[in-house]
Amino acid sequence: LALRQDLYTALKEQQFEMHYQPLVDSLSGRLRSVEALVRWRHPSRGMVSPCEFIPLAEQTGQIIPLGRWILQQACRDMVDFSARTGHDLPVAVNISSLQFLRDGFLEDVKHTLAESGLSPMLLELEVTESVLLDGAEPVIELMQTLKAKGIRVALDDFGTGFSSLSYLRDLPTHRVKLDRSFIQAIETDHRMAAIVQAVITMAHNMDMSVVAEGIESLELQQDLARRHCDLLQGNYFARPMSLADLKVLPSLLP
Ligand code: G
Ligand code: G
Ligand code: NA
Ligand code: MN
Repeated sequence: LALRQDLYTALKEQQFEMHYQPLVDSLSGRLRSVEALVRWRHPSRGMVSPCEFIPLAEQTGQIIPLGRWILQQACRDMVDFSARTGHDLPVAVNISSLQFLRDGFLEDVKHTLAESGLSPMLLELEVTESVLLDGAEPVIELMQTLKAKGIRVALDDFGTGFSSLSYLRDLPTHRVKLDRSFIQAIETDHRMAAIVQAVITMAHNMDMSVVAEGIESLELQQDLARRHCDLLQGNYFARPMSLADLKVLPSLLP
């Protein structure tokens, strides 16, 4: 496949860029953090979706250098954001399971923080349940080490995988992100709404916060605010945007 071939040169030729999507407080709508999302500006195909190239990069092993670049860029960008705006903004970086479980990941994170000067408190890692496929023990241990350094881990796409409630009990995560397929269904599916409500309540009882993804309307914002969901993310508030655009987002700034 041509795309697979192109991936090898893409990093070297600086074809990737990072975009940032706001996460806002469910009640006030104020900016609280951002999720870093990678984009590939392909020289002939235009923008290629990460849905296409992240799985490819995982197959070829390119996800390791790419993931390292993503982490570096996100940390540097947030240091830049703080310097320009005077606001410290936490950033959540998606980490592929392959990257998270690979020897040397912790060293990469420590090195990147030191090199960028970003406070560990401003970095959050988003992992999906697939990190648990080969067993929970090493995952729990790594999450505890990260937590001790002030780096938090969120469980992403919660509800889409082989979700088991026991993961919530065992993993030292500080936040769960409810997948947009769950969130967007609650308006028409009362069983889905019951699940979402139960996850929110349970997460709070375990001292975790909850993010609802895929908010596309005021009605959905109000519904989730009523359900005490902490943070909201979605096109209703803001789409993923360049760092330059993020820096001039006066309406959402704290
Ligand atoms: O941004 P978008 O909705 O197109 O992302 C599609 C998919 O690609 C999502 O599942 C998202 O988690 C994943 N993705 C986006 N950015 C990154 C990234 O920087 N690293 C990893 N590992 N996955 C990403
Ligand atoms: O898998 P993950 O949760 O990391 O995917 C995040 C992706 O979801 C982002 O790439 C972003 O483009 C997409 N996204 C964010 N908000 C919305 C939304 O309100 N509606 C839809 N359809 N997609 C969204
Ligand atoms: Na994510
Ligand atoms: Mn997600």
